[in-house]
Amino acid sequence: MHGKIALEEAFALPRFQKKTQWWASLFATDPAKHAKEITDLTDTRIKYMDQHGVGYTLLSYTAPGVQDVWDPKEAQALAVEVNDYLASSIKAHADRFGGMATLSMHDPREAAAELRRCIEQLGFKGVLVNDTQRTGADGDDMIFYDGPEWDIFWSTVTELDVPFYLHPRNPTGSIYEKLWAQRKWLVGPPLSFAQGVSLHLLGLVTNGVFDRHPRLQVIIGHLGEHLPIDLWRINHWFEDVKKPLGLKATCEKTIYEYFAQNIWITTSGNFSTSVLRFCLGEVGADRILFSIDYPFESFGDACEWYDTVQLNETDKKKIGKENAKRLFKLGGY
Ligand code: GRE
Repeated sequence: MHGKIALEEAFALPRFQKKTQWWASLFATDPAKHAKEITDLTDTRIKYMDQHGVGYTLLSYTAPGVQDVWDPKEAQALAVEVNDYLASSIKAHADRFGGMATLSMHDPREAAAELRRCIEQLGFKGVLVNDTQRTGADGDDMIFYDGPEWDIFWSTVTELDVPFYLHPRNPTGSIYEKLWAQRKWLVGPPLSFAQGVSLHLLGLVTNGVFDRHPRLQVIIGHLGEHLPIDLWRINHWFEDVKKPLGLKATCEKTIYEYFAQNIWITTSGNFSTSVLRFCLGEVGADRILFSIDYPFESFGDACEWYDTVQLNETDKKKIGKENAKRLFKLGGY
């Protein structure tokens, strides 16, 4: 399929080459190749895109990124540097690339202001945040964005009318020590990423963020971070037990309604035909978006799978490109 749009696609700053290699050595079988690919924003990518029928890519800063920086000033400076670097790197290729804003999530007002700058001045199409923001004197604490103090931020996201991508990051500090240190092979895609994002997303749902901001659009990757398989059970417990106990005060609609009105899932890093089919039934073709997760996954694996997966033509176009065009308002593309 030609003209596919991909939107969970990572880059890193060249000045972090060493850090990038170290990070890649944790999971990439060829860390040097990975580090090279992730620091190349356009040239290698365009070759892969042309080879595999990807017309347009939305680029975002790699995990854990700014969410790993617990000093608020340092985090804000890095976010601004990343956004300016991304804008200047893709400027000459506006027909092939769009930007997702990177934000320091220490302060809701500061995050909202940088998002506004990215959308209104740099022309970015959305925002991607890597789960919770590390905070505290030694970075061992974390900030969730589901409390009322974040309403100012979510109001800005909906006013600017851009989607918010909730991407995973690795567990750190005492959480890492308690849960994952003795189970280190489960960190990342096998388990910890999905646990982190599904907790945070259901926090947004149950703490009333979507009730207070009904137009908010949040995207999660990897075919829904394990949530679609559990929707029936979540719904059953919310509606039959938790709401009578008080959940109704902050969560008026059903989990199915939030998935139909506020939540999107992408195929990033999850190229399973049976899971996609399951998600078509549970989430629906109007809320699924093609993505790769490059360079953590390959163009070949993602695109050869998607190009040959048996779907009706309407759904294939929706998921491959039409939904993303609509959501990100890529009219001219
Ligand atoms: C990511 O998307 O950020 C990621 C990692 C590490 C492994 C896989 C992956 O940071 O998708």
